[in-house]
Amino acid sequence: MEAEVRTPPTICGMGHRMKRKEDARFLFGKGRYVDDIKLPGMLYMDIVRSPFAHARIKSINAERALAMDGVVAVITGKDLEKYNLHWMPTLMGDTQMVLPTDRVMYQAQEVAAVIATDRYIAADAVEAIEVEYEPLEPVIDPFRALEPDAPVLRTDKGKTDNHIWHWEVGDREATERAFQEADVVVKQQIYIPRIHVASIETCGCIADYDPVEGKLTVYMTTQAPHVVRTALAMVAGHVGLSEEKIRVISPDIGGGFGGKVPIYPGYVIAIAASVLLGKPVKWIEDRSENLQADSFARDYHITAELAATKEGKITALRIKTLADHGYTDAAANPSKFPAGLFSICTGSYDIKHAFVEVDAVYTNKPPGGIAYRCSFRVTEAVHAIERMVDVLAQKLGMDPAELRFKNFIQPDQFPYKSALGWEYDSGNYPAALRKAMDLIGYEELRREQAERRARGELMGIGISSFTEIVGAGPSRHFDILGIKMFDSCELRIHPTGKAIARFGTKSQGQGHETTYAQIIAEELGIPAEHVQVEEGDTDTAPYGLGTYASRSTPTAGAAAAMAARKVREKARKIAAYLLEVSEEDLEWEPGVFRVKGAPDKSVTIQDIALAAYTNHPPGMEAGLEAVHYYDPPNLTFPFGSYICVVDIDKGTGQVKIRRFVAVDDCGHVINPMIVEGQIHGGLTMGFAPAMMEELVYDEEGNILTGSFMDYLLPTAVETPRWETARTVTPSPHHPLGAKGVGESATVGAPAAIVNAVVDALSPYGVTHIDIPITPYKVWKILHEKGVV
Ligand code: MCN
Ligand code: CUN
Repeated sequence: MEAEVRTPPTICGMGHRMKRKEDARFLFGKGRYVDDIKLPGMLYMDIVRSPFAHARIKSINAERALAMDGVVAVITGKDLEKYNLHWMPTLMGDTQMVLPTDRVMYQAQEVAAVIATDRYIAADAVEAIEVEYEPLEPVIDPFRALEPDAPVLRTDKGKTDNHIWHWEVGDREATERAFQEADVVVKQQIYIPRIHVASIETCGCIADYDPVEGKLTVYMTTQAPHVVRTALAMVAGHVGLSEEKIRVISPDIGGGFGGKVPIYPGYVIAIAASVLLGKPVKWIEDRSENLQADSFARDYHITAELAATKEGKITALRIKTLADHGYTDAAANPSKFPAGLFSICTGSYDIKHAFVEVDAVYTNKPPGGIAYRCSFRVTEAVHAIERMVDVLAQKLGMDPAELRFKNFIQPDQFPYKSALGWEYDSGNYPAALRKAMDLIGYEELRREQAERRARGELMGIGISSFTEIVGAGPSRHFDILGIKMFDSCELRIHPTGKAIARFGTKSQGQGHETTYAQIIAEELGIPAEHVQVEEGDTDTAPYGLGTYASRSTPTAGAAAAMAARKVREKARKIAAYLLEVSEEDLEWEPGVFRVKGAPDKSVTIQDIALAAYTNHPPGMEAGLEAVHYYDPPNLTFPFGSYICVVDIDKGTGQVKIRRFVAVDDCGHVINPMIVEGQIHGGLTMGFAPAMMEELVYDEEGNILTGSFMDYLLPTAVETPRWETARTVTPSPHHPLGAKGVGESATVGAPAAIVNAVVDALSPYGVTHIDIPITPYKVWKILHEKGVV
């Protein structure tokens, strides 16, 4: 059978086809995950976890476990304390226990680890370990955490209360004045619940310490392998693990979504165990451990206010937020931004005055503050502003689309400096909303809604016109643990004209293997299938900060283009030598240099590659390769307009999403199929927290949603059909005009859904509903408001 040949990819990617099964490699990597790796002599680790949210550990008795056949070791906090490895820093510079020596701070926290020759023996041994606890009063409610008589959780840090930090931005006085002078003011409490990314693949690693070479290799599920290597060297340098002796390999990853950015205790314990035992040690979380103990997203208690004129011109925004971070601030934000990029909350609107403050507190919950497919608190920000615009529209009796058009930043205002300090690179918000309205038939739907309302039926239309902020980032503002947030590409052309490109980012399913190859192919005119893309091995890849915050295209994607352009410049010199003309006499068309005016005199990039190793100009270095570390001049600001139509069943409170139109703009698109996939996945992950997902704790700190029986994920059955479209407004500063897109849909979707549901219920005086919008919640409202 003849293999389908892919047509030469173009930068817009229309040439990309995937017909052969082997081509799946380009999209999904090599199909090798941490759990597929088996090393000779490998030991298995399992973890004892605390049943209490707050307790003192009185004793740990491992005698029975150690007597079991196949049990090699039991590791406790006291063991790690001997090496000063019982605490580790979080990415936000807080501290987190690897294993406790004194107190446990949340239910399901690691208490001890068992190492055994077999996974099942390790699990049995966990059951055989006896831990005696003295329960302490837990602090679960973040508002309670701030009361003067609340137990102080982080006495280890010398703290006398549970307040972690206060962060504010904007002009408090000017905003206050604008509120005083406003015709209309609206105010709303909005809770954005704690949720969990729940990737299909849980976290895990194999730590493999080679005592002969003194080298540690860790295969692990991380979105940021280089950062992990540096952090490990910082934490464990004193026990001989210096950075050149550490190799972190991130194989294929079954979903990251932000949850695989932090360094979890399990990784560190497995590493310590391997170093102590001189054998590979494997640890894979099970589903409940993943759901109950990994870092969480969101948990923001927001109070938002908008001030406006009676004609509907928004004059000011004020937001006050309480952030529940659990027992340690383990967010993965750039260090200058403790509340992430929450200050994008002025959104797509030209708002003159704004003031935002966030206070973070400790509670007896797992570490919180990481992202859920959201570039650092942007979903929280978008939810707040997009909800508030609808609250204002309702108050003014105005159509929410009309209110948005009235307040949008206009296309000629870009680059636009927001009241909270961002410089938006480019955008065309009215065009995106107009397109979404045309696609869904907005005016017709409003007419239908009026008719249905007259019949007492519940139909709602909701809009979200969001602005994202991705691509961290310009290194003058963005760093993690002090490391600047550039990213990298190392590109090498082999003598036969094939290429290998390595990156500091790490795909978890985003298809970098395809899109990076396309970028290089487009810049150099070599077929994309001749470009091998590699990421995730710190011994071979150039240093980079990893993949999260939709930063790969804005940073490493740009680095790919820049490295390829450097190669092309050298290729031009070689071409001039081969053709015996000057460089200025050459014309480039993808893959070929031609002599101007003599188009039959030409050399291909493949000829040039061979010459670079066999016949290069005298005085020039041999080889054809380049490295580029790209430090973006600004972030990119993708955006979109989503419209959702819902029908609500009065009897059950069930909300049915009838239609959902998503118009996205991520600037220049490298591969439309991948972008489409990203948006579909992203929309589903916006739908999920809007309708289903929430981590719930009781007053004792017991997690009530610790399995998929009660933490509800949408499957294909629940997920609506997505209708997508796009506008293209290139980024003026990115070498390809591209903006990130991986998270846009997750960030923008929830507000459209809530706005639709509230719209349906607005005739009955409903102005807001917190997510998730479960049938029970709606049913209760229907009864309270006397709708049924
Ligand atoms: N792309 C493109 N044209 C653009 C922008 C992007 O063709 N203008 C392509 C890129 O080349 C890349 C993909 O779309 O192949 C996503 O690119 P980008 O928006 O730069 O995002 P990242 O690659 O940095 O991916 C991170 C982003 C984040 S932060 C989360 S969370 C998320 C997401 O991607 N996690 C995912 N999408 C995911 N998709 C999968 N399958 N699995 C995850 O864990
Ligand atoms: Cu924002 S979750 Mo993604 O950054 O890995």
